[in-house]
Parts: sequence; C-alpha cells; structure tokens
Amino acid sequence: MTIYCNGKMCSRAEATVSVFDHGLLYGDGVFEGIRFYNGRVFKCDEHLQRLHESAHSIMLHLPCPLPELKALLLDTIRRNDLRDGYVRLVVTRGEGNLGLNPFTCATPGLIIIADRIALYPPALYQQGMAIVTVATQRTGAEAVPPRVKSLNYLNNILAKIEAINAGCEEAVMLNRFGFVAECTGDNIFIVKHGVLLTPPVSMGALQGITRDTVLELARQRGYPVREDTLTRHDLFCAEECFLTGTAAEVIPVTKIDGRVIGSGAPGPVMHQLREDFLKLTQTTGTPIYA
Ligand code: PXG
Repeated sequence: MTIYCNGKMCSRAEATVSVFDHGLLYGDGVFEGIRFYNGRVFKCDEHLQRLHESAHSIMLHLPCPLPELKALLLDTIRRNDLRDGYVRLVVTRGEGNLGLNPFTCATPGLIIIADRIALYPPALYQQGMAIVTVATQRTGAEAVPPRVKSLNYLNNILAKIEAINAGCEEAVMLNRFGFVAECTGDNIFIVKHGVLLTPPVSMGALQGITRDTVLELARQRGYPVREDTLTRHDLFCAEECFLTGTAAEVIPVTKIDGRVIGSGAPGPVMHQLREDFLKLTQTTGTPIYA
C-alpha cells in the first residue's frame, strides 16, 4: 500500500505523523471520504469543494490549491493500482505545541489513503437495516458545526456506540430540539404520502454528497421532494426510510426503535433511486487512468 503522507509517497509502515500534530492532540483538522468506481472518482470536485469549505470555516489553510490536491489524490489511487475503492483525504492543523492555539502550527498536515472499502453486510441491502434513535444529541451549528467535516467525530462515535450496544449498525441522532438530524455517518430520508423528505442541513446534518445526488436523481424522476423538519413519529409512520452516504451508498431501513417501517420490506422509491444512483456511479466521475 502506498500512502501520501506530508509531502511524500510512503509505505504503510513509513506513513507516520508527529505526536504534536493537533489533528491527533485535539481532533483539529478536516477530512473527506471519497469513492471511486470503475476507474473514476465519483463527485470528486464536490468532495474537494466541501473539504475547502470545511477548512475555511475553521480557519485552516489547505496545504495546496484544489487542483494540486486533486492531482495528488489521483496519483495515490494510481500508485495502488485500484479501480474501485475509497480514498480518505485528511488535512490536520499540523505540528504545534501542547497548547490549544492552532496558530502555533506552522504547516498543515496532508494524508491521502486509498484502499478497498468495507461495506455494510450485503444482506442488509436486501432486507433493510434496523436502526435506533440514541440519547447522544447531534451537536448544533452553535457548538461543533455539523456541516464541517472535521476530525472531531466523538459526537458521532458516542452515538455509534449506543447503536452497537443496541445490536444495530446505525443510530439516528436528534438535535437538541428533538428533531431528526442525521445518522452517525449517513443522511436519512423517508417517503410519506409519496413525497421524499429529508431534514434540512440546518437541523444538524452534514450536507452529504450522496444526499445531494439522491435529491437530484429524485427530481429527475419527477418524485416530489421536500427538505423538512422530521420527528421520530414521522420516521415511525413513514412508508419508506433509507440512508445515504459515500460508504453506504443508498441503504434501506425497515425497522426503527422496534417499529416496522411501511410494509417491512425495502420500498419502491428506494429501489428506483438506488438503481439510478449505482448507474450514475458507474458512468460518471473523474477518470483516474486517462
Ligand atoms: N453524515 C455524516 C456525519 C457523515 O460523516 C455523511 C452524513 C454522508 O455524507 P456523504 O457526503 O458521504 O454522502 C457522512 C459521511 C464510515 C464513514 O466509515 C462514513 C462517512 C464518513 C467517514 C467514514 O462509515 N460518512
């Protein structure tokens, strides 16, 4: 495995960072998880733009301009001879001293790892997954802004622990007003009276790139689509529910907090959008080996 780490291509064993990197000491940094399919990076520019905005929001300067970052990303995938997989881009605040002050860190760190991807078990895509709402609230925009894809994932990890303790793979996180925000690594959708609904990002969600893609595909199909506040009751009484994310793609949910959703089987809207999504991943994206 070849990893890009702070200016050079290294082996896995050589790819190490300083114990004084604020990415490690404080979770101070940003990242992206990007998929590539069939030799093309899916929604590459959208992911790079989100990385740029996450960094800008926390006053972190990316170590190089986006076109250069894109070239490094493609080069890392090529050196690993992969056509299908996942690439993780990590920008840390860099090496500093033991104080919180981020401005003591002179140079941001940059790590790029290309690998194969571990998915949810295939059976869950067929049968649908069971998820639970958890006590851990999604942080609000006035605390750790959910729209910043930062290295500070403890909020999501605490929720993930609750899901696993409950025997589930994913958790629904509510915001402090009790409205549905998102899952720990996925956005959430429901279908009600034939309308596709997802919470607005202002409820405490990441502006997922899979979410945006699915919204666009749904509009192209002519499905009515609305971003609206959702409660647990809305989830329980939905006709369909599914999650979206780079890793998960589009995955059906058939049980929430023990309540059966709709017919108890993955629904037709999810099936159609999943099919459209998978087709798009196979036919579009930035070529890696061109
Ligand atoms: N919400 C959160 C909090 C996320 O971290 C998504 C939604 C979906 O966004 P995209 O742009 O991917 O459609 C994410 C991203 C994992 C893993 O290992 C998942 C994500 C990020 C990093 C790791 O499951 N999901």
